[in-house]
Amino acid sequence: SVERERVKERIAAELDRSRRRSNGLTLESLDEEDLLAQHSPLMSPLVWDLAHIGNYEEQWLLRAAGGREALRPDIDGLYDAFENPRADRVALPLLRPDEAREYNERVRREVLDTLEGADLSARPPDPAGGDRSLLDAGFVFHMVIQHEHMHDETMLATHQLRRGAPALLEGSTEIGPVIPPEAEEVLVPAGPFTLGTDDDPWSFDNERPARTVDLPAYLIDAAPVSNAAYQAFIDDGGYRDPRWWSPAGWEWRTARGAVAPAFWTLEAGRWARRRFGRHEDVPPNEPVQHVSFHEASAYARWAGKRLPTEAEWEKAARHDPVTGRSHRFPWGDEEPEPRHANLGQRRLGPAPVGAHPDGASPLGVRQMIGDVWEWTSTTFHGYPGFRAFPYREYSEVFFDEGYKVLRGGSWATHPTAVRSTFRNWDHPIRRQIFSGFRCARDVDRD
Ligand code: AVJ
Ligand code: FE
Repeated sequence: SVERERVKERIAAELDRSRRRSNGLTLESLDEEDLLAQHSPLMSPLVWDLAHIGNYEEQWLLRAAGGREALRPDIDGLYDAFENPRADRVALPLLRPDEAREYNERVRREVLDTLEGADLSARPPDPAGGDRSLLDAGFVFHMVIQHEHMHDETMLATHQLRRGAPALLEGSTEIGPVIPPEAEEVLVPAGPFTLGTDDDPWSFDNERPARTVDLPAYLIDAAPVSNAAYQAFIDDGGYRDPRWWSPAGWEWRTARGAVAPAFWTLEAGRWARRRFGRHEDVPPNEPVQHVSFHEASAYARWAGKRLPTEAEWEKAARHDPVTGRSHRFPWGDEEPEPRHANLGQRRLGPAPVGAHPDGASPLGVRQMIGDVWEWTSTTFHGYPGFRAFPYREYSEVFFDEGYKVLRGGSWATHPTAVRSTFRNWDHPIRRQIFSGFRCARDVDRD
């Protein structure tokens, strides 16, 4: 059908786009030694991510969906993320950069061949996950494209941790109109909304099934917390006052000796930061990034607020109070354009607070997609009726109390790898990711 051809064309274009991005972050920007090095115990050598991307593609698109013979079954173990913790990967007999590139290209040639003959059924995925198939609505191709972009974002975090001369170009400085929100907070009226999805052809298992959630009224920040606002918390002694921190947060802060977000340094009374090898003043107007869940929670308490739950975040991001509908994005159902949100590594950082007024949600909440991942107060679990698909290791094995949900994507997230239902997760101590937050609070009842 015409529709199926259109889906295939889109898949071929997105496969090409993600590969060009991966190559730009590895082969084009760094020499062999840098690619093989371990820049932080938190991260893999970049060449591991590169061949892991190809190996994942081989396993899912060639073997599982395409029914083809394995090209390199001998390397599966090396690139299995569960067999090898990140800190150990540097010691493995990894493919060299040129071997990784050749392998990835070989896989890709065969993938394009299988795509041509693939039967992408037009049947929408079964919400309950019962008789889903890998090819339903192009699912497994969408999964592999998003997987590559997620690793590209991870590679950007590695680049940020890396010491030495800048390797990445700054990108676009064009940000469009900056119009700060009219009020600091937005009131989200009480009532039900649709959380999650049954039929989004790019959705992962953990975004399903959809359900109706009825929330009491609450207030949510109209924009992410800025560096200037966060600095007021630092200046007020926030990092020295256990009143603002949870017991686990205080323990982390003390053991880590944290006094500010990651990559910040105090110089002659002014905060500076390192950003992709560049040294610069901290811009007051930008959303704060590289904060842990514990830092975000401490700030919120200091400000007399709290973090939003993920349901509160999602309602503010996609509920239209006029129609009662939940949209795919804050601005509606159209695909993200540069005017809506700062996504896809167009620049190497968040846009200032007030950018992208065209990306506001129907309630007027701003910058929910792109700029910085936003910590929520919710522990990562499956929704009621969750069914793992197509493998437990994508998300189900992380449903264990140790992870907090982040929403909305960052400037480093590709537009195909985020929507208002997308759920990311990480340990509450992590801050090498592009993480920030906004606050919420209950409506006073007096
Ligand atoms: C969804 C970003 C938490 O990077 O650990 C990559 C994505 N899954 N390879 C991760 C993922 C398999 C995942 N996150
Ligand atoms: Fe992976």
